[in-house]
Amino acid sequence: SHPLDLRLPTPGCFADPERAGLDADAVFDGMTEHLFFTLGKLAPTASNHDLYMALSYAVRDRLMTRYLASLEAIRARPHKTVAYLSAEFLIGPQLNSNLLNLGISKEIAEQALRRFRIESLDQILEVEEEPGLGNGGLGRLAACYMESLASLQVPAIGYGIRYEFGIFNQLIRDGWQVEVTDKWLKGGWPWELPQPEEACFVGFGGRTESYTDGKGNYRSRWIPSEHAIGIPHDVPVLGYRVNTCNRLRLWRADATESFDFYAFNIGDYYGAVEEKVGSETLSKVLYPNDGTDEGRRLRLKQQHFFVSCSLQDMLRSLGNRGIPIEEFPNHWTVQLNDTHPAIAVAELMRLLIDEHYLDWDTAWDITTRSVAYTNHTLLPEALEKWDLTRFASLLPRHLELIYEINRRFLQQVRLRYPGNDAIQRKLSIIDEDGGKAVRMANLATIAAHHVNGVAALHSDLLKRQLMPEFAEIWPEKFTNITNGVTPRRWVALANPALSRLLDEHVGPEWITNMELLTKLEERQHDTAFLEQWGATKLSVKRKLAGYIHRQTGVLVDPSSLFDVQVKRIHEYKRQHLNALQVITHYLRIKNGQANGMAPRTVIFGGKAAPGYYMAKLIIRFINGIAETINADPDMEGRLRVVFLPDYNVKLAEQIYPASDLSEQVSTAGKEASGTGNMKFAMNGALTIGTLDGANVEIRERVGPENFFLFGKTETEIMELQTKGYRPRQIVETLPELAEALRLIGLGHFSNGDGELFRPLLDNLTGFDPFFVLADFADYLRAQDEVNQAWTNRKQWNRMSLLNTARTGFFSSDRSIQDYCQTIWKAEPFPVEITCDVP
Ligand code: OAK
Repeated sequence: SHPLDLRLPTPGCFADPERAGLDADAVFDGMTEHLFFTLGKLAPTASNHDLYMALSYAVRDRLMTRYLASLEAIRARPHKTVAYLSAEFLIGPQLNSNLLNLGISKEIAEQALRRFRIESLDQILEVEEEPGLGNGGLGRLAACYMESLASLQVPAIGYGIRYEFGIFNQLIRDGWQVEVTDKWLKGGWPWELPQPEEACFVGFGGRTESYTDGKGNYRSRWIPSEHAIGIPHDVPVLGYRVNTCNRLRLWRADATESFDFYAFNIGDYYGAVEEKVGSETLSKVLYPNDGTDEGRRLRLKQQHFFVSCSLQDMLRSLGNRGIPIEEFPNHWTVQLNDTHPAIAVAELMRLLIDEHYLDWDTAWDITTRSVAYTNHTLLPEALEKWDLTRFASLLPRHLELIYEINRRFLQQVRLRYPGNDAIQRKLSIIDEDGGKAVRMANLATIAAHHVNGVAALHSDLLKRQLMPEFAEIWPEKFTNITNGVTPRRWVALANPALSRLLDEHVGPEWITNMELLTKLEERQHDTAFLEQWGATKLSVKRKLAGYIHRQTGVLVDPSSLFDVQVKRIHEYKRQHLNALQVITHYLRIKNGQANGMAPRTVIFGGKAAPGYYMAKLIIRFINGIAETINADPDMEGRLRVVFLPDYNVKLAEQIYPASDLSEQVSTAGKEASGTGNMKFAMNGALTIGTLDGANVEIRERVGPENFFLFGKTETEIMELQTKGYRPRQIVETLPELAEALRLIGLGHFSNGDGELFRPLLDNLTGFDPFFVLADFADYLRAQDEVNQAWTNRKQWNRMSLLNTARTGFFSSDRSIQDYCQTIWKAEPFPVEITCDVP
């Protein structure tokens, strides 16, 4: 019905710099130009992917004025900039986010798309590949923070690695997870701007030597045996309806010489390519471990690679602007996202002392006034430790500097705790118990001006359990910044239906001021409004039901209770506790004891680290349960179980808005914060959860009557642990649990194979390291409460509304304001557009 428009493009310019070509004609013109000139395609034969690329380039063009104006503003008028160092940035799809933040509505985009015979924007968004440059919570947090920094107009740069292969794609085959490499770059990725002229050199290996400089000073220098080049690939990060467009600078490793010509000339062709291949593996692949430290040499190399490039980049920018190096802390505030970039402490010292010839005290003063450290886990297996020999062979000069930092620090400790060797051993950067190792958390803590945890409980445990001595030495260093998530992606983009409702009843300002959502409370007794609230949720659940059917073949009833657990698979997150609950539900239906149990759809999603056997078995377990239950005619209309493969940001955007119940069931004291819990609550899901991480604060804010609490507290867990925990005794007192375990052992969920889940059963009844059985009975009790509440739909909708109304605190805008005030001392810096560059 729409005539195909094949106009030959003319290079576009912004007719109206105020609107900067944001109308449908301009978007259409931009797309036409890019199809033709950039992609070499004609409109009639363009695929959806071609159109995605063309629209993305057209949108990217429209970011450029703001991007260049933001860079120019900071160049012309120095202002403190946040440097967020993170080995992971899980940024998700870019097109829709940039459309929203630019102010190009869906209607405008669709007007332009219709001229290419595309009816809906969703068809185009569907083909976008997301860069999976992170594992989970830590990487996604970094992405939310970059978006909020830009939206709050705070100058910031994210520094990380441009992995060629991000987190693997997950397939499910015969119920097992299968990993497939993620080729996010294969179709071309339109959001990055390579800047080869700003490349940096990084050294590795070799040795150090001492020498005497011209002034007779005794100095040390590093002679690396190997080098790599880091090439920045910049991704613009536009704030919501502001001119600030910051950047995410991701380093790609390149060989110093693309060929060793000498080796080539003597006929060693393979040898010549080897070094090139060696350097390029540096940014080849993301380590797929979430919260387990693998301690591999290449990983330390990756860390040093991106940290060194980033610090050189910061120093260079001061140099370019003629700012003295001593001013570093006034221009940069360097945030370490966990210890992955903690080598920055030694590298900054090395750059200042060895390359800029500063003395120790000046260098240490600059470093400690610039660097702050965020801790994201207390799990001992996640605390990074590098084998000393390996560290010495890769970074010999850094080790010397670390020894000196340690020597000076331990001297302080000796003065404070004379004769207390135990404290010295515990606080030393060098672990001397067993194989010698470098403790990155100690290095980061000693150098940082602030150390923060990511939720109130976590920050408290960090001080009291993980680092009590450090906290005693430097009480003012330790602080809490509760995590947050960006409402632009997690409400406005993910949940347009809810957003329209919020726009109508709160006003569109909620999107940058989530506290305004409390205005919804006025509606909590308005029956018509509550019905509309429920109907909105139902409409979103219908969409997810369609997706579930297409992906898994399972038909689910959108009016059933959507009970959802999506996150990395980990024993401490206890997906197996949830799975046991599902079996109990199944048995009650089977035994005719399910009167009053409302129909449920239990949805799981998440990846397991490829080497984490128990996590992979949990995935197999969930799929076994799903297969048995979904095939049983007695379960029809009452219970469905689905495991959605390949959980990622894009899928998450579909799931959170469609959820009724959020499963946050980690063992108390183990989940540092959680951020999925916040996304669920904002979108009106009720939480069933333990007193862990940010659940504690969510419950405080939404009110205990709007939260299904269960389980032992962190203190009770500790007591149980010291007292001696006997999970087998628990089984004896709980017949429903005993029956569930018996059936598993009989192979009821594994086609009669009684051995398949044996390791899981043995784990639970033997050690049960995460107290699954200890919390089981109370969990069932809370699930019954959920069922009761769901039965009174008006009451449920009211609770749901109050969850949305009262979770504004968990906006990452609030977290970023906290970081700016308490840690970074950074302020907004509005950008004026003075240039009318095309
Ligand atoms: C990953 C690797 C090493 C250390 C920590 C992590 C990690 O992802 N931690 C997670 O960080 C999130 C953001 O702060 C928290 O919400 C999660 O609770 C925590 O597990």
